[in-house]
Amino acid sequence: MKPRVFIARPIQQAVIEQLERSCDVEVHSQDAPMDSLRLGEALSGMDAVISVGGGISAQVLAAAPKLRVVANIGAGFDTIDVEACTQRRIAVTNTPDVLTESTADFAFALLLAVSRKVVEADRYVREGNWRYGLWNLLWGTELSGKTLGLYGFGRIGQAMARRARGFSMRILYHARHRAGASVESQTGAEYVDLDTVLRASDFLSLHAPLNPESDHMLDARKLALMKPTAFLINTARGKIVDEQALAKALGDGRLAGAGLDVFENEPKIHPALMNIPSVVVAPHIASATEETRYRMAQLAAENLLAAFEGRRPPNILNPEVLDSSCTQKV
Ligand code: 8YV
Repeated sequence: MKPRVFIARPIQQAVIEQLERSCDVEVHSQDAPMDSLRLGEALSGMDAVISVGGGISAQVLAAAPKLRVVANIGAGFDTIDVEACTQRRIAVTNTPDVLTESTADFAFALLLAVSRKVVEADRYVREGNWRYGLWNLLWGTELSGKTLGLYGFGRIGQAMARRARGFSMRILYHARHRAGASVESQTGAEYVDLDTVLRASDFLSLHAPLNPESDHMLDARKLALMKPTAFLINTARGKIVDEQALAKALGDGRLAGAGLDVFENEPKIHPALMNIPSVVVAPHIASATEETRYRMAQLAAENLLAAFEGRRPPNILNPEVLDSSCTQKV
């Protein structure tokens, strides 16, 4: 019997068709997340799910007794209860690598947008304010010679460093694990402790996963270490930042601005952030390019098919659920 697969969003048709060759596929018709109750109901008779951005809680799992595979579209898996999946011998996979460049592109786009007031300039012109060339108009901050601090130095953090190098920036980073000497020399990034990154950065860009260590890392106390001229860029996870403390620091002029793609309680945004001109906001789209979103869907499908065909899924997060020879079907 073919495995029954639920796809939680209407993803690319070519990927759906690829899965249909060997699976019975049901696709959620709306491009909107389902709440736990509805997702649990949808998964009740399913062998696998292609989730989009996680949302696989213990409550969902409890309603899905047949589930064997969770193939998530997305690199982050903070909203997937991987431990509960492992206990139930459910394989969990994600889609790293394929979104590295697009996410770093967007983080850098936010960095340029805030440093050169791109969104403010657009608003200024559209609102009919441009009548003649003022000398003192929308002056920004240049990047050359400035310090970019990176919190997290995995694939996306490193891709960000490579971009910054092309803009003649100095690069400092702090991460759980120090990178190897070859990565440091290729990217030009220097490892320092967290407080040094915060104190020295003109731009601080977050590239760490959300976990107990990073949760609210940037709180009022840490924000107070930053230069009042510094900008924060966040394309990682909103919960790494205490959004209330960030809004206060920006409102009080203790931080110059922020480029934010992620928020503590998406899609809600702290209202004070919306009224600060030096804040640029985006709806969690850092990985959203045609190319990347296709590769993400394809990779999730590949992970799922590998699991059912007795191959090791390329991005297995809990390999302990696999048979050691990896020839046993999950
Ligand atoms: C979203 C992301 O997951 O990969 C991640 O961790 O945050 C994003 O790529 C993507 O929008 C799918 O929901």
